[in-house]
Amino acid sequence: MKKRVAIIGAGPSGIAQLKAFEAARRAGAEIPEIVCYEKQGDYGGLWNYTWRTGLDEHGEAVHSGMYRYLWSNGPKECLEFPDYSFEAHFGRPIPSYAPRAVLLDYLKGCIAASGIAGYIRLRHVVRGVSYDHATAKFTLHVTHLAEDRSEVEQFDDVVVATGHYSTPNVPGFPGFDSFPGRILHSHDVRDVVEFAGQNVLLVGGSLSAEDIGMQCFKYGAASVTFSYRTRPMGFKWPEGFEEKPLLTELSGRTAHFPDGTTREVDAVILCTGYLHHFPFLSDALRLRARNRLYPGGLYKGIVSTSHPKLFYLGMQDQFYTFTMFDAQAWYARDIMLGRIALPDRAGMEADIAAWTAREEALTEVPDMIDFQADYMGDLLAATDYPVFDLAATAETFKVWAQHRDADITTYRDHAHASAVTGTMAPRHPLPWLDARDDTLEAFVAAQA
Ligand code: FAD
Ligand code: NA7
Repeated sequence: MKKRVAIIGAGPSGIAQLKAFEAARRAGAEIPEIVCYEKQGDYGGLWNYTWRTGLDEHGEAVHSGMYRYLWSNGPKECLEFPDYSFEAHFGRPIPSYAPRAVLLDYLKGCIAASGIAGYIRLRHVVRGVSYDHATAKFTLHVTHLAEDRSEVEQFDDVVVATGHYSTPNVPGFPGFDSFPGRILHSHDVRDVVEFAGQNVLLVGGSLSAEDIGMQCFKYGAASVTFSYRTRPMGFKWPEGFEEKPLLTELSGRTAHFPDGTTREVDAVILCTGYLHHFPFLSDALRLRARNRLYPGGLYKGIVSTSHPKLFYLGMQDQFYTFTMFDAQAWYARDIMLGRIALPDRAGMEADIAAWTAREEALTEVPDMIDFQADYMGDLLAATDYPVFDLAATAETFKVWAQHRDADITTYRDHAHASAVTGTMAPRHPLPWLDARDDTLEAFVAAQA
């Protein structure tokens, strides 16, 4: 019987896995039977905006925490597919930073060009995955949400591509119970317009805190106080912004900090990150990880060392996104096709140990960028993924980091050159701070 592969999730990572197999099929290879299960009603993962929070219309956890007016926080040149350029998709060069809807449109264009939609079963949630050593098969329990019907299917290999920025990490603080304002996690932010004129406390010191802080600035919050656990972000913030060490308690509307200072706040947004959460995996199969550049337990950041027929994509902290998922997917595909041989478990562990030792020594952002580029280069060298100038994208990321350090309110106004086409991006006619319409139509019209 033909080998069967299940892919769980049709976000950028699941799409990457489908593209990898389809590229091999088009090149004449015999590929396994593939089924991709996606619980949402559309492809694109987090890039699908929803107004919903909490549970969706089927009672499933809402996956996406992207909000209205979100623009990409990295240059599009650093996630551009080498065989599907932005210029080809839009018919002309577009600016380096774009609203969410533009990125989703690009992703969907790539799906259409790759001819992979037929593999995807939308509104199918995977509820359980177990492995039987006797048969060497995985059993998947799946619910077809639209038809309210369950299915049980068996597979030889499983690819987990469910992302890890969907299940919020929600700490509590003394005084939350009696705080008279709104308390929410960044996953439930849908826009920050409701906070106009308010004093907002953002707990957390990473990308969500920074971007939601910038949204607050753009959409008229009176002040933003960031509260960090380990270290301040240290950007040159606009007037009315400040960073404080970790909140000790709230008494009424008064936030108390370890340095003895207090601030009156109207709302609290917990930008405290996410949990790697796989409720559908049995204990023996489940990855235990946190948000880091090289999670343990995965050979090449992909293959479960305890179950080498189980693959995880996109489980890393991410500078690179779309192209990193592609690199992982091509590598995973080639293992599944028998083109790449796995070392024994000790060999896998030794490889992981070497990468994690290097990761643990990293302190500066440019070195972290190089680390992730090297990781991708290691994967790409082993496959037939279309060649592109990876080093050029790493340099673009470093310039991006410099722009952010220079002025966090204007870094999106810069333009970068495509490593795929060589074209320098045009600048958006409006500075990001003044560009308030985040629709695809408005973005495209602004370039005319
Ligand atoms: P996801 O996009 O999370 O997709 C996973 C898919 O799996 C989803 O479609 C989900 O419905 C499905 N799924 C989950 N569980 C099941 C199940 N049990 N059964 C079936 N299907 C399931 N990256 C950038 O490059 N630029 C940005 O500007 C950027 N901004 C971001 C902003 C926010 C607020 C967040 C949270 C992330 C952002 N990212 C950004 C990073 C983002 O992680 C990646 O761009 C990308 O979406 C990750 O792709 P993925 O496929 O691994 O995961
Ligand atoms: P990250 O990058 O994982 O960062 C989470 C932040 O939350 C980080 O600063 C943590 O501090 C902080 N954190 C976590 N737990 C706590 C507690 N208990 N108290 C205080 N602070 C805490 O997640 P983000 O949401 O910022 O970014 C994830 C993605 O979403 C990314 O792709 C963005 O583009 C959007 P630490 O440094 O660990 O002390």
